[in-house]
Amino acid sequence: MKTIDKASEQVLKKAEKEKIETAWDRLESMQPECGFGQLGICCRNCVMGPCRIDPFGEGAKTGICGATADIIAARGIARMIAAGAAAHSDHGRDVAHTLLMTAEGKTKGYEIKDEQKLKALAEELGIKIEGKDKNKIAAEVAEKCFAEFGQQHGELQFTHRAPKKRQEIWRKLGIMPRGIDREIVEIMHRTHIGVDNDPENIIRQGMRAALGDGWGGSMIATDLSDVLFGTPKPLRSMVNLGVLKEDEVNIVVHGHEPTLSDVIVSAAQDPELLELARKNGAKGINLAGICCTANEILMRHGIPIAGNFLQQELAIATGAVELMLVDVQCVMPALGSLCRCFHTKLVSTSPKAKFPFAEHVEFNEEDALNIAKKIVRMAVENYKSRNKSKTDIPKDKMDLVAGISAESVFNILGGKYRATYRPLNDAIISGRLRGAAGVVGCNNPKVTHDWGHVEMAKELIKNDVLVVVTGCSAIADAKAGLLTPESALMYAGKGLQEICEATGLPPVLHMGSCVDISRILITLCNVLNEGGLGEDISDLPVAGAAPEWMSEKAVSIGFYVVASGVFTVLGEPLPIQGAKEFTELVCNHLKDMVGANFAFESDPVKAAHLIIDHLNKKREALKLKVWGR
Ligand code: SF4
Ligand code: MSK
Repeated sequence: MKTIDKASEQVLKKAEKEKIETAWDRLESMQPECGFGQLGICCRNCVMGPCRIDPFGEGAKTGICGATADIIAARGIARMIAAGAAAHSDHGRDVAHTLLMTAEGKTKGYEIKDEQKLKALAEELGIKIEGKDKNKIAAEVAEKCFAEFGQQHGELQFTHRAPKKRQEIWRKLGIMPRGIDREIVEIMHRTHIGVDNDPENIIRQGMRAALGDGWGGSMIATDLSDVLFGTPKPLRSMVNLGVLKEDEVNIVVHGHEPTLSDVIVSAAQDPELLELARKNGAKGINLAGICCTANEILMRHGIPIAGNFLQQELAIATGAVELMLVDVQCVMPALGSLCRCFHTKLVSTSPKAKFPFAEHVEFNEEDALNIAKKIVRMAVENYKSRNKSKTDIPKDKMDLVAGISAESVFNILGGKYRATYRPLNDAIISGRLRGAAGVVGCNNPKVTHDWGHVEMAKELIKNDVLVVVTGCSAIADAKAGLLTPESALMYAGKGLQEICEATGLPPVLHMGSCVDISRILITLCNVLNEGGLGEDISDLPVAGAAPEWMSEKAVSIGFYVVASGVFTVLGEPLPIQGAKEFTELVCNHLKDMVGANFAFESDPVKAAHLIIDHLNKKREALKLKVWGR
């Protein structure tokens, strides 16, 4: 089965009938995939190779330079972390750039929306705010954040948000990140032929760079996005391909950075463009999102989501999309040729990311609103080219609640006048909640689409585990109805049900895009600060999971989550299993180093039970009630 999502299934049938190729078809024609690659034991870090290790037979046991399977796998994973951390962090850097330009009055279409958060951030960063207006403060905050990328010595500022005990662990292991870019560069140096050939030492640097992502680049992306675009507050919206409209101009935004998508929201409401849409026979302009940029505009503006990663091709295959605009990350290069089968225009906008057959309309902050209007106009003018006989929009769409942040959710838990985590801590201590799990990450056609996310979330909430979600996982659960308060009655255990009833919250909480996993880290710190659940993140009854992950960003996330002390289960194993000692290090020995480790389990229900067992063990250590004992 390709997907559990009815809307996707319907479009996949259409695609098959019309001989339109999708990622699932390409996966099939890729079979058998390279076993050496899957096991992580091939290397092309120099041209004496490429080399590959024979994991079973009498073939080569080292590369030409003498690198063993463990060295090759460790280097490979470290390079994946470097790429993932670079992607998240560059996103953070771009938001800092937009904030600075806005503060200097050089942008059109942006303003500082959360002044309170800006001031709190400034104080945290040691910036004096008295007598300064918000633009002056914002400029200094942006510069200070920029400095975190290039810093050569010391410690990243936001690592000091972590519990003291955790900071000590990082210092003792020598994995406290110094500068965001510096740690990424050092991975690339160390994994060059003939440098670091100790798998444990390599992965320490991997964790250091990953921590620079989670507690650095991603955290900067989240915090500065909140300052600039507003800190999300709970809101309702809709999700799935059914949000596309028969009689309106459909524009789909896809990618990651909120800088462009946020201003597209304004452009799509422009009276002149709306009038033009009507002249062209459309009833309006309908904006919808795919992947994380969708999450960004959903949680701040309530813009509906058309789908997650594996639905990017399906949205186009409905035949109803006038224009898909993309920025960076998770955008398939296949989209351009697919768009040629329909009237859909593919518009790339980032100088960093160009695509075959895409029209490039370069985005810049100085002229953001005009560029956004130009793109919306292209979509409106393209409406007349839609071929109704080639259009088939599934009816399926689902309600959801999104916009949960470390700040907003706990105002709800504490009541309107008392922002506190106490009720959450009390719920865990009393046993109404067993604990919490962050289920995040992508889709991967190797896993039945959405199945991993949805089955895992259902099993967890059934067992009174509060689930927090981001990225494509959030979209999968939303489509299954798990992001509605009503779903608690259908799927949640009794304790979790009571909490949802009292607060009006869903049992699965949407905390944003992939960079917003930093919100989950902050939430964990706040829970610890509230007291009664230990002194370090590794004491908490919490876990992480990525049942359908595929990207290098997910590898970086996995390592910063584990290095922060959170046990993490991956649906697809890391490509390291041909390296026995390194696999043992990652799945076991890391626990002795950072208090958490990885597990690989492809069955989402079994994976949920690995998490539940882990939460029970943590509860036992905290001397809290453990079920069935
Ligand atoms: Fe082969 Fe070593 Fe070169 Fe890698 S670095 S390609 S293992 S010789
Ligand atoms: S978009 S990184 S497919 S979650 Fe953040 Fe989705 Fe994974 Fe991209």
